[in-house]
Amino acid sequence: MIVGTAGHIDHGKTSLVRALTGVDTDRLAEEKARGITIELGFAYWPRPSGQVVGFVDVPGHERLVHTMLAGATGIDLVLLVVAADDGVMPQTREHLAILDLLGLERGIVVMAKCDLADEARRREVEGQIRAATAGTGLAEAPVLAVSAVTGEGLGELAAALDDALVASPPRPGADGRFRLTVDRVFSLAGAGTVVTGTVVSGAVRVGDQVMVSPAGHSARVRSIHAQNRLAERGAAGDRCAIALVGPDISTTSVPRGSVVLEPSLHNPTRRLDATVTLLAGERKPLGQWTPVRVHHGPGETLGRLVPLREAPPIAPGESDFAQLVLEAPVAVAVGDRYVLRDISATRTIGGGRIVDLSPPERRRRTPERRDELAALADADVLASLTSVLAGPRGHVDLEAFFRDRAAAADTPAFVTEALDLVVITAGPLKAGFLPQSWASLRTGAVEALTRFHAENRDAPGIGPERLRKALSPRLSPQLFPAALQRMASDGALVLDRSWVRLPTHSVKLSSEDERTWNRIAKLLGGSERFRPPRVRDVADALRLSEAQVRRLAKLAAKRGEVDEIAPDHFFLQAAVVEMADIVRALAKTDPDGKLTVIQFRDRLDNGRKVAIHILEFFDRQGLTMRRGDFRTINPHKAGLFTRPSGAPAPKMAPAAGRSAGAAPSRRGA
Ligand SMILES: Nc1nc2c(ncn2[C@@H]2O[C@H](COP(=O)(O)OP(=O)(O)OP(=O)(O)O)[C@@H](O)[C@H]2O)c(=O)[nH]1
Ligand SMILES: [Mg+2]
Repeated sequence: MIVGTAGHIDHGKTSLVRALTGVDTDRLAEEKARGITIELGFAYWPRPSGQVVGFVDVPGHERLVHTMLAGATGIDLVLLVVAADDGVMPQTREHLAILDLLGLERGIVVMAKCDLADEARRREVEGQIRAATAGTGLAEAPVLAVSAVTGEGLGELAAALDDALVASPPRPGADGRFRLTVDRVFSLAGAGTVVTGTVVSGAVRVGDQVMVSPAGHSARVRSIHAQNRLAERGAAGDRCAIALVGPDISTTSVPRGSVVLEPSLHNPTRRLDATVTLLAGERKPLGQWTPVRVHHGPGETLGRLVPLREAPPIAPGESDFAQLVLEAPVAVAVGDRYVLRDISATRTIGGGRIVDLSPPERRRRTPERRDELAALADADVLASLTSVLAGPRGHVDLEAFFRDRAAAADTPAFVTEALDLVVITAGPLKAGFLPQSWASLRTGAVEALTRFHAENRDAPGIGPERLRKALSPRLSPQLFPAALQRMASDGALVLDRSWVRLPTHSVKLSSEDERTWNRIAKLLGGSERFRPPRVRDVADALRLSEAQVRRLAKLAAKRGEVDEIAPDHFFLQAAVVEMADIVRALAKTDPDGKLTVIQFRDRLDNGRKVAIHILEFFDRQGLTMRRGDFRTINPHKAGLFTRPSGAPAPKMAPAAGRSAGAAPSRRGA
């Protein structure tokens, strides 16, 4: 358990820690000379139970609130110290507000220096305390009168702390991934660079590989002190001193506010969405692009605040969502608390809880996004995930979702099973869908295809990009192909060359079209197959309109029966395979694997112009590569336009399928 002090300057915080633990935490010469606390002080208090209570003593000076903030992060319980002579003072209130913004609810109010106050004064100050704490997390906290001088009340305070130690709830994040927020760095002979701070989640062991974030320095844990004792392991809720070794590790490379974490959690961000509360005592509302000082754990970063509501600003006393755009990247997690101070660091103005580490820059305040933010803000992680999944986005990147919450590494797998999620994997992305959301996406795809086929009987299928844009939710271009693959393997649809179609759909020509096409195909084949007539010549020969010939030829091209080698110039695919074989054979006979247009033209007995068109077609398809007057076969695409081995040479359409490297699938399926 870690206990922090809080309260106005000179109210007796350091004296109280010393009276309890015997440790004077004001170590600096300047602290001794001025009689005030300047840096965080640490003391450890071993209890008869064997447990150790850690104390973090903070300064009360109004200029040192940032240090108080650094110390208040990660404490389990606060001793709010109010001197009986002074009563409640400005930093009593400011620290109280900060504790409240940090979500701290366990605390004891110590009416210190009670030797200086009679009964009436004590009652008066207790009244002030009750008034000040009303409505905060400390509203129910006991008030104990204590004197560090006479010792009055110290026994009761110690007993209250021991009770609190027994009643300590398990630390949230105990089973998560390791994070330690750094509040101090120093170098120690024999140990090297040592960082201290609170383990906010997970655990660390000697020998572990860790990362200093946001800087991104790798390090190994050489040794650990947990709660001031040499240890093999430090766990959530412990104050630890960790000796780090790594090429980039030094006292200057790990500033206060850094986070030492399990490497998989390293994900610095400069933009985050959060809940925000503007303190009721503030005079000015939070408008668009308000400059703010953001305190996150022991760190602080300047930034701008964007209220995420239709009509800013956010008035004093109000809470809402806001986007924080920071000047430097930070290492934070969803659920972390933060505190806002004004830009010149004279006032605490508000704070809240981080909700999203990779929020959108645009359309960030739509009603849909606000609903999503409400879902993301749910502190119950499973409930949060379920409502985001049920929302308009329909899916969540599971690895990122749980990384951003520093959850245990096996959480995605566990949750996938518990919620029966459908997981679509696309590279590093693991998108989880609720079964019903996935089913409705698939139904949407089938309906879109059904509509498309009804309206486009001649088309073999819809282009994947067009289908992607027709579906809701609209999946990212990165995710969509994997989703299509899954639907195809489920049998909902077929990926046919570059088209998506229903399994039942095929381009059916009317019997009249079929007859006409057969007449056209006959003209394209035979001895003239290497120089077939162009669309206009076919139309003239068969007394058809050019448009009709073109339409049927394009349909045949989609079905894989012909290739359009040049505009309006269609070749049967069997002839294309033959020509590709000739190209390959020519290249083979040349010692350098080269062939020329002339050689190719002679073999086809074609005109030079047509020969060039054909070779340019092969260049475009990747079979050949042109270098000046020569061409060579692209070794990676040599398998284009080949007959499957053992297949008989096709007489007429349909042509043999293309093998490796060509269109992803053949007709049929
Ligand atoms: N009479 C009396 N004086 C006290 C008591 N506790 C502390 N003092 C005196 O009050 C002064 C301030 O005490 P500190 O403990 O340094 O106060 P602090 O809250 O730590 O001050 P900062 O850290 O600078 O905010 C010192 O001169 C103490 O001797 C007490 O119980 N009774
Ligand atoms: Mg002090």
